[in-house]
Amino acid sequence: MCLLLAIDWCANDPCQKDMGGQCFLRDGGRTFKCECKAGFKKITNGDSFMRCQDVDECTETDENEKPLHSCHLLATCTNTIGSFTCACPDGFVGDGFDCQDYDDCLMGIFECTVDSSCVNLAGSYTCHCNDGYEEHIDGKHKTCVERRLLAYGEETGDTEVTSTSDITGEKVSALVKVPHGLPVAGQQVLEYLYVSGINFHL
Ligand SMILES: [Ca+2]
Repeated sequence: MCLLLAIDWCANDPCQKDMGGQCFLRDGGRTFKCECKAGFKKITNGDSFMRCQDVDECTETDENEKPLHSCHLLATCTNTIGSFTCACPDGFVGDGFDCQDYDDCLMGIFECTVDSSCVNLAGSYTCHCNDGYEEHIDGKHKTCVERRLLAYGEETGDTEVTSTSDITGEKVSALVKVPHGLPVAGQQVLEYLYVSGINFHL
């Protein structure tokens, strides 16, 4: 009598499914072979299969020393078991494989003083002082200070300073705000004035 025993070699999980292993029956079910799923590499002892191990795509490289991950150049790669994830840096939008700068100024996501304007940068933005204002740096703080003397007819960027004093009626600069006040005689501090040549007018 011939007794045929059918043994499922894969039944007791010899390739450790939980660790990325896959078992394949061979030779008509007489033997088996272990392979590793994508994202895992085979650890062997000589020709013997030991286990599958997660590939760290974020730090490991291929034979040409190229990264195994495909994250965007600026993205942060995070290794996961069997795969990896990518995340765009702050100031960029995208899925991590493609990261695009978004225009902070256009999106209205910026804080600039009323004396300055938003200028978009890759991943961030900066504030540029408006025409007629100068950058003033005090420690780490940057403010825009109005240029104090704007003569009639002076060009400030694309604006010609021309106006007529509503007090004296003469041609002077536009009304100039002096952010920190301008001390004049009699302990008076001017906050607004007109400039005409060397004469100040309230
Ligand atoms: Ca991985």
